Amino acid sequence: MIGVGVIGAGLMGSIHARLLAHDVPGARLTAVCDPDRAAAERLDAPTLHADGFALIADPAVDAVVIASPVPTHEPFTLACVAAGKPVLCEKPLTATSEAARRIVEAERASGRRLVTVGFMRRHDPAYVELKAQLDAGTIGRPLLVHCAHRNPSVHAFFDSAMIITDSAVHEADIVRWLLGEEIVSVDVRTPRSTSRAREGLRDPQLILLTTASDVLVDVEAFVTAGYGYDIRCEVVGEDGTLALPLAVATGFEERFADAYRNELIAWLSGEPVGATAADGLAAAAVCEAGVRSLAEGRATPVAC
Ligand code: ISE
Repeated sequence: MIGVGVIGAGLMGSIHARLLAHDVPGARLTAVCDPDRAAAERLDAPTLHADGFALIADPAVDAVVIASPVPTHEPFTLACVAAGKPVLCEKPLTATSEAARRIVEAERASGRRLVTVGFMRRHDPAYVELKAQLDAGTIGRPLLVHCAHRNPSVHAFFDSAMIITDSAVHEADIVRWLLGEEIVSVDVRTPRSTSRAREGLRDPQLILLTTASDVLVDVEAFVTAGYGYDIRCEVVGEDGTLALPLAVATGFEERFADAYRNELIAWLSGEPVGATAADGLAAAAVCEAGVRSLAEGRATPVAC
């Protein structure tokens, strides 16, 4: 049995903790921590720690899931690398590419693959099937990708930049994974905002990504779409198109339930699967360019 500790007992930490306790063969939820003790207690782990560093040092914790706020990701991930413990860190890996680079370098110096980033879409059966078809050459050379990322609503603290760094960061990763190449430029355009968006929130956004080989990707990121959780992806190739099946869910917990479970199973399998620290760095660099484009109103190269 692999003992897993979960840092953070919010929505994502609770999803991971419940899956580890009941749905991931070979795993055991051994410890949890959260500043909100009542939230941590609800996850029913044998040990509650006062903080993430104590959890990482716990000998009953063989591997760590980080699902705490983004500013804590770097110190906790670095502590896991220093302790030689495999870590699954929720997305985004870090808020800046500089911080992600420090993690890449620390992991490289450790000589082991220890860091996986929680880009769970790579484990979603529909995306896996789409990639298999693409790799088999079913539609020939890809030319365009159309994506939509719609959430019914978001918390009041969600700002315009977070539509890129917290939501469209998934497309930054999945497009790189699907096409097997880097994104080199980002151009964010905004129409008038929906009346559902709180004052000042630029929602929706149209995010245009250009890849190294000149595939053009449009991402509609719309976080107060109201009607449901709707994730779309269509790849247009020279000989046809491939798309995810249309499916409107209530939220990401429902839409990606299989992906979250498959992600944990794959992570604990010991196989080198899932998004790496370098993938986390690449996504951070794309988001940085996106946030700059949003502020400056022009296409921005990705510096990586
Ligand atoms: C959230 O944090 C997620 O990761 C969801 O997958 C995404 O759809 C949502 O926009 C994010 O806020």
